[in-house]
Amino acid sequence: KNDLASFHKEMGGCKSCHTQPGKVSDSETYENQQCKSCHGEYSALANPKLKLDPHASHLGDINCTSCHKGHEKPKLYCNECHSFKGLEMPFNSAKTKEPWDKGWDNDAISKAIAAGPKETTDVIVVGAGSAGFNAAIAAKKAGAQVVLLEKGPFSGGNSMLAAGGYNAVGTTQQKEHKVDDKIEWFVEDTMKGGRYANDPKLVQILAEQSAEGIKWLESLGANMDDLKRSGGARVDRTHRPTGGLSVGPHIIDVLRKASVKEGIDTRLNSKVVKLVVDEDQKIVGVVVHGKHSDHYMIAAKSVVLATGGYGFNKEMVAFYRPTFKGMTSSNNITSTGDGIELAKAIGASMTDIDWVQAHPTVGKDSRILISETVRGVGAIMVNKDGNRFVSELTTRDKASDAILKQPEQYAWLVFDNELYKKAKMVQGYDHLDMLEKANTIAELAKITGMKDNALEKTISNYNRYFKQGKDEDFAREQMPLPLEKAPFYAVKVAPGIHHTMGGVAIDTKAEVLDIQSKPLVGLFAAGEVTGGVHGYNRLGGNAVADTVIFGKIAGTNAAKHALET
Ligand code: MEZ
Repeated sequence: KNDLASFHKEMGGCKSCHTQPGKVSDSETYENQQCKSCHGEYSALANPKLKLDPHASHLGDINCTSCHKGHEKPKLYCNECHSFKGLEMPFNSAKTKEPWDKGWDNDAISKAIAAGPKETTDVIVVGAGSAGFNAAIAAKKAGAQVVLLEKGPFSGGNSMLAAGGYNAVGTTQQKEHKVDDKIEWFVEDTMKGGRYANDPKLVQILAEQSAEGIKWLESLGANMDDLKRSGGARVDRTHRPTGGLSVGPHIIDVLRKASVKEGIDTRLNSKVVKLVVDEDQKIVGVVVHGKHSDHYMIAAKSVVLATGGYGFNKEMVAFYRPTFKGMTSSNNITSTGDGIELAKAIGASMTDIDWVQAHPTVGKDSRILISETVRGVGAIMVNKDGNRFVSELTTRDKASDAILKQPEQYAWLVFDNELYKKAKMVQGYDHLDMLEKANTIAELAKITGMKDNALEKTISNYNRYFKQGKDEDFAREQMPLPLEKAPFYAVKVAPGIHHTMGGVAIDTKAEVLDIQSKPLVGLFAAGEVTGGVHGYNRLGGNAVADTVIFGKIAGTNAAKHALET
């Protein structure tokens, strides 16, 4: 057999990878330690001569076995979102196995419940993205025993892909940059962006606790020192790491390390398939389907759902938002709405479940988000002919609608070398070969197939508006840079599913509500699995804030409930 296991068997037998064959933990921890003890850390494995090396990616320090499978064909995880060619993996001719987590097995679930819990803890957190990590760390700091369950082969969820930043008001960073902001403005901007469908009580918490959330992340080791403006915000309140690095990979790295330091029992490859309740509908635990441990029950008085949205579940999108059926998605493949199904099965109520956000600038025919930051720091957006058609800083729903009304339903983001040098993430898109580049605007227009002179005229007008401080065409509120310095760049974009605003209904304590708006005792939720915070449209930078703030609230209250009842 031409697989990794057979190769190692010839060298040192099964013991080169396992303690005992057949005894593998769901997280494959021992096996991964073995990989690294022979092959070294990723930093040593990354080959600087390769243009793209998966060992040095935004996924960070993840399990080797996420991609290298012992007994089956390896899987280049990167290609779930990208389409990298020519990255051959060893043992590629091994056989592919059926996925271990295919479908629900009601029989196995019933048996696990009937067998009773295999273990007991205080708080179970479902989903190890930002909301889940924050909930788990907060619960642990509040004195609870915590098990954090993640269905994927590595943690990070959709948060790991967050590019833009975290919206906060009243931070030291805003003071240092002399940004005048108010909690009321944050609330007003968020409500206006959400078309006033948001739950005002949740929005108030988001704004009031936003600065504290930044301090919390900093206390865990994050750097959130860079500030910029996101669409729909009246001032610069989007915080992100220095140098304009993407926020998601950074905070996930920080949260992973913090959870290890807190001693949180994090289990990968562990999918929660059932929330278990007693005859009074109180939470008493969950059934887990583990990759190696099969179905088993863990008892706990509190469960926090932090499973993210359903933006990668094609059937759910088609059902709830038929007009977006078949649209590409910027989401991680783990965003399949599991928490919504789990909560619905025990009578949870849903808020705005059919509201799905299309992000206006996903790389055309790809799944790669071109962050709003690119417009925030100065790019303009033009249609296929080279004409601007909307304020680049408008909210996402309006920008997406405007693109979908353009010929062929796509647009170009255009910027110059000054912006390229300033925004590190743009260099990342270049690395991924997503940019068109030219020494003159006329040449860029030719390469991209725009109409004669249209782009030159658009840019000369824009540079005049920049100088006079007033956009006469679309009243863009902020023009940080002119487009003057060659080379010039363009990236082709179109709307893609980015965020599902709706989800389980929660109250201000992050308790999940039933259809009579009463808390389902012991069930809490945070992040994209919930509805209410963002109304019908989420503002850029509010998702990461939501995951941190409501993750902390959910974790703290889950611990309190478990320890006090
Ligand atoms: O909050 C977001 O989704 C965001 C800022 C995305 C982006 O365009 O970078």
